[in-house]
Amino acid sequence: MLTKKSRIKDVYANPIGRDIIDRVLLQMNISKKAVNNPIIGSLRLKVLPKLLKSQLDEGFVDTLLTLLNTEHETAKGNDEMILKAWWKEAVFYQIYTRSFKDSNGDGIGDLQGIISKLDYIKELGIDAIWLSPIYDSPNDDNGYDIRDYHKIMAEFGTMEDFNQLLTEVHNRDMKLIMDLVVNHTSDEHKWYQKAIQEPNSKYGDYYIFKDQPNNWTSFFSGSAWNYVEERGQYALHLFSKKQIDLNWENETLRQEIHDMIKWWLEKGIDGFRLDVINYISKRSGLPEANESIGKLMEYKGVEHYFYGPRLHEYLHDMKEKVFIPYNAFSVGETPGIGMEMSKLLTADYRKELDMVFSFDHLEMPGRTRFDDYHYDLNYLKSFMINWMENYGEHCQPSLFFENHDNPRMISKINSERQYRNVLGKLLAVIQLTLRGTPFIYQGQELGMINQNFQSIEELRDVESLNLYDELCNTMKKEEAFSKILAGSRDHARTPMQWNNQQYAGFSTGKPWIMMDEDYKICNVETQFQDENSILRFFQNLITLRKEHRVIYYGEVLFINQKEKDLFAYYRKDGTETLYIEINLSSSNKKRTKYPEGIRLLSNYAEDSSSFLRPYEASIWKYN
Ligand code: ISL
Ligand code: CA
Repeated sequence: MLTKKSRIKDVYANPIGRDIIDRVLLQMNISKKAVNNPIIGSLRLKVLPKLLKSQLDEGFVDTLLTLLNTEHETAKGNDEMILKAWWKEAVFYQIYTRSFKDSNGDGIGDLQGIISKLDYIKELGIDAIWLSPIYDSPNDDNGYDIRDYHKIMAEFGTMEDFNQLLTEVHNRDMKLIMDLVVNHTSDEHKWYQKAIQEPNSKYGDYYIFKDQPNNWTSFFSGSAWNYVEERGQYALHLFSKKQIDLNWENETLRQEIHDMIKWWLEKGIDGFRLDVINYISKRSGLPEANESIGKLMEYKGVEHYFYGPRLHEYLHDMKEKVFIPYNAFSVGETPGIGMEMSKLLTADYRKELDMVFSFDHLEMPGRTRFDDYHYDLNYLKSFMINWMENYGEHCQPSLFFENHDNPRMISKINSERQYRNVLGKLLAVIQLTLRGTPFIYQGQELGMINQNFQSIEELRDVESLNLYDELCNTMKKEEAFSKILAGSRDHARTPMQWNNQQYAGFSTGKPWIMMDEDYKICNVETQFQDENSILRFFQNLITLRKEHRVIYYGEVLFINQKEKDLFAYYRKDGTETLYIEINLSSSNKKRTKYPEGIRLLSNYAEDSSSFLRPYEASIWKYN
């Protein structure tokens, strides 16, 4: 058992301890080397607050100990063969239906729109589609607030449309996974309506109510509690006021969720992406949040639910009872979860989840999404090296740079237009040649970039709008708007750019969210005709991936790790060797040695001998 007298190095040797300390260091922008320093390592835990410049108080140490002492498992070693699975070989494509393709001119993407573009997705080389939520919803958070799990959102179509979509996806030999949002439902869900109107019915305990609120805050600004007049109590909502957290402690509720999942699996879908699934177990008694952690993490209360006491139990139970019998795939969205915790959530022999999305590579150390800064690819390199070398053969990494919750990656790194094409391709090389399952977000294959929003009226996302209101209390409107612009999720939610015609071929009517003029130069039609486009590069790279299975299960061997701006690695198995060589900077970089073999694919047409050009990324095959 670890106590306040334990030494920092012993805490760091504990997998959970390592994750938490790494997370804190990341947030504070302190190098991990600090912990490995023997003097610091031998200090006792109780001095940690002082060491961390008093940014964290004693409550942090208590929280850390609680988390450490409730997890008794560590992940097994790495000596075994990787088990094969379809989802370890697949390239996934995420569709945000509202912004993908509109079939009836109302300006809102829909299921028939997706159906009309399945050939495109197939041609790109995609094996599996992840659909963001398409269930009936009042759309406070674009479908992540579900009103009825068994109905399709009217704006998107009908259940017949869905059945047709599933058949057509399967006819093309692709798989379909849905989004499972079960941490919360809409306040318009009938369970919630019953819970507040008939508190003594079985529904009365389906959500988390408290007589007095605690100090937790919502991810979408303000308190995490709504006053519910009907019950004279407060209801917990970690997200918007209309997204109420379900009470997973209630067994009947868990059963109800299992039944709902089975109902979808019976239809023949291939699995689920599980929304904020690591938040489902909250520490009992819902203790007050530690203020210093709240300040550091920007949200209060996270320490009590991001890795809750019954998380493993709930996931294991769901896997055994629901996912395994249907042979269904699962990828959990797990914000705040580090590599060691991810291992415990996904190791194949533990039977909890197949994979997770971890997010620590999307922002630089010391930065958060709403900071305006330039992302340094050297950080991505160090992150990837750590995961590739230490995640182990029992776990499968997910590889992604974009989704519907984040600005476009190219814009974060370098928004100079001259680099857009090479940079989009560079990211593709990293994503498609490391070991792991790539998830491409719609538009990423075109190199879509952040939109040129002009005013707050053009934004739609509840997170952006709430944050704007909050910021306006303390700063000027223009300042608040520019802060929102840096991190708004709406950058990724503007319509997919199909051609250079009006509304980019997305719709014949005015889209639900604005789009700037970028579609005139960046769109599917134009890029298909251009051999040098990012789209064609993605297509070629996906083909290459399928031809070189070493990418699926082969070893990853990094070389010259310490050399800044160079990211170089081999992929090796008994039959072949690939060499990947990337210049992470916008300057020319001298080569230490010229690669052997033949160049299979590159973001520059001709090879240059003595140096790598800006963001040059190439794949070589050795003999
Ligand atoms: O606020 C965050 C923590 O800093 C986010 O990372 C948050 O945890 C994440 O955005 C969760 O995302 C998912 O659940 C939300 C929904 O709005 C997102 O679109 C979805 O991807 C609530 O369902
Ligand atoms: Ca429509």
